[in-house]
Amino acid sequence: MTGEQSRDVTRLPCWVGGREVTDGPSFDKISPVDGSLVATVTEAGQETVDAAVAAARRALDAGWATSPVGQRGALLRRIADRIDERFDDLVAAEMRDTGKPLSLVRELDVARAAMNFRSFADTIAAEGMDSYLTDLADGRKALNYAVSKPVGVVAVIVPWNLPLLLLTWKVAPALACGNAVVVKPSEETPSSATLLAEIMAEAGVPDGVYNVVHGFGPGSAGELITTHRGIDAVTFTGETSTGSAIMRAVAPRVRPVSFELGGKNPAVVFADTDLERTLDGLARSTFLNTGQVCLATERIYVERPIFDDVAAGLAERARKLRLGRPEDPATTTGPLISVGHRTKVRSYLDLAVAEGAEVLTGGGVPDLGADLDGGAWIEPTLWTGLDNTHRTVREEIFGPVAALIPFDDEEEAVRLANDTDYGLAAAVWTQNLERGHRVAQRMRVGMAWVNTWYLRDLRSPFGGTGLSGIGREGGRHSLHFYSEPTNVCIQL
Ligand code: NAD
Ligand code: 6OD
Repeated sequence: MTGEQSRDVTRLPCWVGGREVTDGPSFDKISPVDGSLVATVTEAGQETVDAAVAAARRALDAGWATSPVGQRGALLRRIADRIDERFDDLVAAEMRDTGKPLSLVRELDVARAAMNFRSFADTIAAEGMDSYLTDLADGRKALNYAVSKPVGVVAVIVPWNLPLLLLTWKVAPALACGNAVVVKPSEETPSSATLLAEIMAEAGVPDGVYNVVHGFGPGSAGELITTHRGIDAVTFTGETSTGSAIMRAVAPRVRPVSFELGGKNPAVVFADTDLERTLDGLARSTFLNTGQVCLATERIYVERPIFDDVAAGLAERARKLRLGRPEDPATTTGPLISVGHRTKVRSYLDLAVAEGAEVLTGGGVPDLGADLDGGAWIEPTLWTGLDNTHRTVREEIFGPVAALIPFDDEEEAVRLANDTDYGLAAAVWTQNLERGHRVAQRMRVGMAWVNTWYLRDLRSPFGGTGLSGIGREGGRHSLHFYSEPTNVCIQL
């Protein structure tokens, strides 16, 4: 895991056809820790986006699209090995952009990047071919078999909260299936996607298979790729409203989309639960990554007899979190991604109080000393006194915040948890496993956890229902999105 920084990390180019592109305007990436300049980033205009899409098409036509599956699997493993070798560089890149604590970046973000490539190398190797023998009543017989082909040039648009994890979660299966990608990282987190371009080249990925265009959404690189005629599919993770804009952008060309969108995720805590384990789990699901996880719990429904114990225990855990510089080993909690995002989260802190919330803990901006004044810091916050009619309980906030709400029986818990337009994830806490299964199955979500949260098997379907997304990714579910079958029928 030795680092070997080969490039000036404060100037980030786009990456097209295996080469750096620095032409055109640039924008500044600002640190959420203290407001300092992290990097100057080249913004892709129409010319760079055209070049990236053309480079991807050339790579497909030059043989990548029809390369043997075994060869692609081996390449994915080499990418994973190279990620391990450049682990420290990737950790530094992710920390610079996000201000996340060192331990979190090491254990979650960068560790998962290598796992994503290895997991899809395994999945593609295990994928069999569909074939059917047709035997009709009129005596005709036929053999049907379906040949899987890559979709083509895939636009990969990702957010800032788990930048490298979410990028590689899509790039790995796209490449496994023989696609070429044009990646648009968030303007808030341009570093790791750029470093991954170097890693791809070092691992032997053909030029043009992985391209990076930096920029913003509307009127910038994001809109330019979603409206581009050369893009064959769009896979997107981000806000629901952005998903809706992208859907409109691709509608004229009827391209497939895979959307992993926002959430307003419930936890349901029954009185028979193991209290200490549950409190640790709730603290993690509410505050991990400063609450900036799409799966994060923002609504906690608690059976009335243990409501006060859960509220007191969780508030105590929130107060023990240590906000600070990412490299300090004592730090558990980083800043929000930007001062702009903090403005949004603060507006909900004010709204909650206006809606009648009692603030159990937090509720404001912490004083961490003059050198962190320019950062996007916020206090972990818990409320009681709200219910499902309040905007604070209905809208995704995407910060270290949650409302605790009591319930009296299982039916009410299910009704309250499902009373949302979102449908991403839920967690059920109970020692009665029969009830755990029953309630988890009744959750109107893509993913329900029982007595845990964000425990992942990368083969399982990941995604949401309602406003939380379209489609599922993970294991063979990803292969379905990133490939297209041609069925061949031969009369025997
Ligand atoms: P965002 O939607 O603002 O931005 C995501 C990406 O889309 C960025 O790269 C951005 O530049 C780009 N973009 C913005 N407008 C665009 C447009 N009109 N056309 C094309 N691209 C455009 O989201 P964010 O603020 O970066 O991330 C936070 C959101 O992401 C939260 O809502 C969170 O729940 C969601 N999220 C969901 C999942 C999931 O798996 N369901 C995972 C992580 C984050
Ligand atoms: O773990 C994953 O594969 C994944 N897509 C996580 C998304 C987390 C949302 O912030």
